[in-house]
Amino acid sequence: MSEVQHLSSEQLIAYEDKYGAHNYHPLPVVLSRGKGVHVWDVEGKQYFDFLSAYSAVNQGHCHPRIVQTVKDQAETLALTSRAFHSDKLGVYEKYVTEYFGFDKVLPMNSGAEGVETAIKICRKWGYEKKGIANGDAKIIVCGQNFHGRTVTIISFSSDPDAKGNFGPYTPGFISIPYNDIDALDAALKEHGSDVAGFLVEPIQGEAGVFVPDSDFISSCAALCREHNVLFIADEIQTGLARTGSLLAICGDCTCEHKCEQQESYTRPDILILGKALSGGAYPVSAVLANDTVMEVIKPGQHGSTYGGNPMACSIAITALEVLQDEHLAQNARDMGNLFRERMQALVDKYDIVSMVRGRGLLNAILINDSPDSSTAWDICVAMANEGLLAKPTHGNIIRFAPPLVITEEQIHECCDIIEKVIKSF
Ligand code: IF1
Repeated sequence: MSEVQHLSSEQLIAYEDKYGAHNYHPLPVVLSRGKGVHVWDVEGKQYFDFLSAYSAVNQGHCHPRIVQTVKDQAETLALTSRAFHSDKLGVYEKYVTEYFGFDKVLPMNSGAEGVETAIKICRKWGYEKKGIANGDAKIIVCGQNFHGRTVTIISFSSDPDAKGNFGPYTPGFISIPYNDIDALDAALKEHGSDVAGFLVEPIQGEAGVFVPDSDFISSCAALCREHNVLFIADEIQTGLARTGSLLAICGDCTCEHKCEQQESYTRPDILILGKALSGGAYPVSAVLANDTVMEVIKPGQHGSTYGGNPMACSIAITALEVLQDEHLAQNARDMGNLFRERMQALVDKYDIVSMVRGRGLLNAILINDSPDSSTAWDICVAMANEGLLAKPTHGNIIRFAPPLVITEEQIHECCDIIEKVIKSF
């Protein structure tokens, strides 16, 4: 490993280019250290991280409490498999189910595995509880979705890059436009008796931080109830304080955990969590549901070698404690309002930015140029030079999602950087 410490950014990028599959196109920045809202490259340059590993690092890089938990658990017991019990699994399952108000949890690792798990539970429920004829179960999804990269999940993607030439695809999905309650109503009227579930992101991240109408999610949930269809929320990216509430489906509810007003928000039948469930320290995902749904899964029918391992359980408890103890939902709400206010001023002042949208600290600006132009990319490269990291999506949208521990002073400093760069374009 000693050789590695002397390699420059340029050399390390060349290594990735030569030895790694070319399945990404990252900004030309090579990071080697992180702390809170900051990351540093191998030359020692400091940056504000406005991506937060796609919202996995909500608690900030290398959070001391999470790091301590990693260390303690790593030198105690890392993995048992589910062939045996561990002293951490039951404690975590009690903690996470009480935290979100569900009867049961099924622990997995990656977000895509969480989504696959939800799909399997949903289909099985459809056959065994709803009485759908074997093989006929349908799940309704939304256009422009992003739920992960397994063959089944990309089978219902509308992104040609994510989907192209990976077929044959898994059948059984019906796609409707996002934020179109009439389309859901029509699909349910047409296929309702064969529909087992409706899978949706409360805010579409990859689509460019697309926030639906305020009653869309609750109206979807009501329609699902009416048609005996499971309402499945993918909160892998939106969840865990990112949008200014514990979950994006909580809307304006400011409860930070163990919500006392669960009836007043749209409780999904299946909730999928990932990313920030570990604060970025470990791949941890979870599928939460009540007994009537979760009981369809019996021994041998689903699982994973690493799912629910002692590292994951201990880290997830600490990551959830940090959200609550540091009031990160409240901070995301306040800092998000401030951030959008500052960005709106840019929209008013400079033609190159046409719009700001988002909730809490999941925001995006729209660059006033064609998605095929390199303008948004060039702006991100210029911002990186000024010490702020963000990534364009869909060609002309720039997503801004800093760790939720960011302070008011830092928000202003970052908005100054963004303004300086925007002004130069
Ligand atoms: C990549 C996007 C973000 C997700 C939702 C499931 C998953 C994701 C709502 C799967 C993952 C990541 C994956 C990452 C890029 C990133 C992403 F731009 F592609 F859409 F965050 F915005 N559901 N999203 O957002 O979770 O299996 O990755 O743990 O490079 O693919 P995973």
